[in-house]
Amino acid sequence: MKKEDIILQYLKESDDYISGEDLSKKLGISRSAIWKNINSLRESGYVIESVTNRGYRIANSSDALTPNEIADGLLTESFGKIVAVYPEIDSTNEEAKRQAQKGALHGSIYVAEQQNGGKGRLGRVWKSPPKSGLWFSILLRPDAPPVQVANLTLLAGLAVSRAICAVTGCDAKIKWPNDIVIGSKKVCGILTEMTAEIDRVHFAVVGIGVNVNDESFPEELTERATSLRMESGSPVSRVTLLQHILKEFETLYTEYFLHGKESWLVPYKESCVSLNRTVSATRGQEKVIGTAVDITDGGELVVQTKDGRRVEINSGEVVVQGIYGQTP
Ligand code: BT5
Repeated sequence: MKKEDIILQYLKESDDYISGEDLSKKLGISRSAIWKNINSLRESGYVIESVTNRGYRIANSSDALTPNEIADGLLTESFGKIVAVYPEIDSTNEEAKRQAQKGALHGSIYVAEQQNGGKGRLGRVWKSPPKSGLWFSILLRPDAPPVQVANLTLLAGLAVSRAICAVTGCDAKIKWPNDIVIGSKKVCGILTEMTAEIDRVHFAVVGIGVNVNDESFPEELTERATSLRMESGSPVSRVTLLQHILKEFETLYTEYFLHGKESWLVPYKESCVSLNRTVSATRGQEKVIGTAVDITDGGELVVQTKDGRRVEINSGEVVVQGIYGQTP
């Protein structure tokens, strides 16, 4: 075990302060070496108080995204069993794709404290400031054709909404296909990318960005963005949320590839805020306005138009009445 991890364990086990001298005796290293290790733990996100003549104490509010914290209590078989955490990176989706090309294993996750090139769909920017959010991607190697894998975004959305409800009690809903909303504002976005041949997927990367502990947003997002802290009124542990998302997603993923639509479609529809509302969407060159009435087992949104047609939308931007303050 690294010295840093041993110090961390002592701090976690103690209700009171531990002096630098005690730690230095226990580990057989100098007090300045203890101090260096404490600083390194702080850099990883642990909140460690130090008081003259008393020593060090770890705050309960510590929310360090480290491989050890993520592994501790993670109840999955493969999702998140291999973890890489970066203080800063361009985009966790890009990193997952780079690692996939080098042979990284199914279920590996890539987590960043901050992204300087966070991506939304269609080249849009995903704001990923340091410390407040959960920005990560999971690499999947499903043995399935691309059409089946296209539903991964929907499964991930259902997993995130369930995890948010379980961890915070907030009523998180899905705006088809890739947003999670609380009330009328976006708390999470999902970006799925895949590399495939016509009948076989090489790998898929599901990128998930959740606004967790933000207390405000830049002006251009205030209308449409919210965070779990703003909605629940208290700070939320990113590690606990991540563990719940991974568990829910792995369960849905396994059931989906074993039992198909049975496992996810009914609960997805129940959590989908787009249904039974007026929506507008595009299909090819055509603009479709109507009521969203259903979701197919292929993951398409079914829109019933005023002239009685049922049109299936499979991707793209959908404006939903009342969400993000928009009108179709
Ligand atoms: C998405 O795109 O919602 C997909 C976002 C996926 C982000 C994750 S983070 C980990 C992984 N690594 C990446 O690089 N990406 C993934 P889209 O539906 O196109 O929505 C993008 C729009 O959401 C932007 O044009 C903004 O209007 C808005 N937006 C940007 N940052 C936001 C934020 N932090 N919270 C809420 N809305 C945001």
